[in-house]
Amino acid sequence: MTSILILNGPNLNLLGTRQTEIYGSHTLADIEEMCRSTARELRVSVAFAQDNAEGALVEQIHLAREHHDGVILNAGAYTHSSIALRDAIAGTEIPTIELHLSNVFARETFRHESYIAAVAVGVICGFGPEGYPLALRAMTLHLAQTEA
Ligand code: CA2
Repeated sequence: MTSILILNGPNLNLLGTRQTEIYGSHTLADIEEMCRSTARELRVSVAFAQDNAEGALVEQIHLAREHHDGVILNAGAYTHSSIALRDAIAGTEIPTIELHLSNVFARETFRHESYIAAVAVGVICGFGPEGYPLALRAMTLHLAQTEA
């Protein structure tokens, strides 16, 4: 069965508790439940992980190559700064979708730059929590179209 890792970066563990005007009131657990429901419908397996540390996220991407077929990555602020995460995705060649809750292009200019986008299959942003099931559908389709 196709397996997809949904990986969340720094501060996303705070979802639903602060800055709800930007990120909404859903918690990461709510989003996980939404994705599990979509995964059942799509007949794919999903795993979730969140970490605040850049190195731990790099490690998760390395491990993903062995256990999963694709990664949906909300790298949070590391999107705009992390060459290490970009190199991990490029180095493992694991298909990755870059995901953001907010429309980063409608926000501060420093959020317009992404180190991840160029090595990602594609980018989804601005759809709030719904972006996660959307990304799951997009990744499932991508893997089905590219499978050997
Ligand atoms: O829109 C997104 O999903 C972001 O990846 C969220 C990051 C931000 O740095 C990116 O530019 C866009 C920030 C995540 C912080 O999440 C919080 C949630 C609740 C309270 C505080 C922070």
